Amino acid sequence: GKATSFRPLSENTVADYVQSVSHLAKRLGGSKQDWAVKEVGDGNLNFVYIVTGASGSFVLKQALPYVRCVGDSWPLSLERAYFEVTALQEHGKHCPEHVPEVYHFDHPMALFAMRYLAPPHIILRKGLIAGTKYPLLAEHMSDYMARTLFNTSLLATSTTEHKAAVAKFCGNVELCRLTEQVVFTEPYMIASNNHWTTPQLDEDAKSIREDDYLKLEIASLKSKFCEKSQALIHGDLHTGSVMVTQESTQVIDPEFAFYGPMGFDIGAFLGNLALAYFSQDGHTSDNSNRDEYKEWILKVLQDTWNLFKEKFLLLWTDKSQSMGDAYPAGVYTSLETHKLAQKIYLRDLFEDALGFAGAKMISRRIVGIAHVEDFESIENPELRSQCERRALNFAKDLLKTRSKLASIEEVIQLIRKV
Ligand code: ADP
Ligand code: SR1
Ligand code: MG
Ligand code: MG
Ligand code: MG
Repeated sequence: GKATSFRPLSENTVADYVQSVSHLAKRLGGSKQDWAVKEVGDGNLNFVYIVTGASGSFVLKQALPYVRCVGDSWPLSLERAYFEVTALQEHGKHCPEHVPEVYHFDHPMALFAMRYLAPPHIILRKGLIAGTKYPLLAEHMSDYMARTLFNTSLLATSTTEHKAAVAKFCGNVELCRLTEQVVFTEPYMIASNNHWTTPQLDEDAKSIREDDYLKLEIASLKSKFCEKSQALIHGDLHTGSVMVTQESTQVIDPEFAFYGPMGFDIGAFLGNLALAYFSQDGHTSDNSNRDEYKEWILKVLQDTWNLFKEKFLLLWTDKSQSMGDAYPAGVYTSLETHKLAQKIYLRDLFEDALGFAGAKMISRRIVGIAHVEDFESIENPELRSQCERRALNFAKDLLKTRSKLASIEEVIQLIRKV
């Protein structure tokens, strides 16, 4: 039978667990001794097992009651598995093409099973480091963000539905507070979690702690993150949460999901593309010329936003899709007012996205706790710090000038200038 209390699994005990859940066992085919279990978790928080059998496979992900990359000195709620499954299911309803199917959820065990994204699926961040192009990336990510964000917002739902959903996801407070701490707080003060390429970036880190203007920008973004229940956001949409092939794009790992500002997801994705861009000069040891590749990254950045905007507006304009309480049809009767409302909404969203992109880039990725492989894999500290400094300077510019940037093309000009 199913476990009724929490027990951490290991490579040695996963097969016994699977055997006790008959529909999972059936999915694999054959019997226990034929099943292969491999732990592949390379994220910061959880354990991930690939389970394969004679006729099927799946991935089993389990949360432990602490932060994996730190250890049991940093406790973290097991409930994150519940929020991850709930978000996968909700986002999967709106965008099944880009969200892996959930097969099983065991609440007390804080684990779930989902579709195994088999090779050649690879974590996007790793593909970007390797210099691989994904021709459908912007198309797919804009689709995912437009559909999940639009359909969980008041543009598509009633305030009755929305409030109930907001209340439910308020329970994911521990994960939200983790983000508040590592993105909006610690990088701007002395904190033991912070680290950076030292001594090269010592002055850069110090200047962040002494930049009052930057701190005020961060304060307003933090309040938006905590207060703006705009849509069910993924909450951790960096390039390590996307798996890709030439044909497929799959978004995993929404354990930070809650009703927050849409710009946080869009900014996470765009900001991480910018990090990938600035790290490219550190990845030419294989004698590759990355100039053309860098242009491709910028094109993805540009297309993602422009396509997102187009698709989001299409959903809004399509009457059957926009039945939400935000703009009652009886009030916004003129096409002109409707268009103006859309323009203002998208303008605000763009500014939010740029702000969060900058915040996420600075935060843990360069001077905070959780760095990214894009830079960490550059062995030479001189070279690494040069790449990181350019990313940092762009992020600071973005935070300070975002209200004056009129289009994504202007953002790209800013990237080129740094
Ligand atoms: P964490 O929450 O700890 O960051 P992730 O959900 O990001 O965990 O998963 C960690 C790693 O496990 C991913 O980087 C990926 O390599 C692998 N992984 C996760 N889900 C799948 C999946 N559905 N199919 C294949 N590999 C996966
Ligand atoms: C302890 S901070 C860990 C980070 O990894 C997760 O994926 C989130 O990005 C979080 O900020
Ligand atoms: Mg992850
Ligand atoms: Mg839909
Ligand atoms: Mg995660």
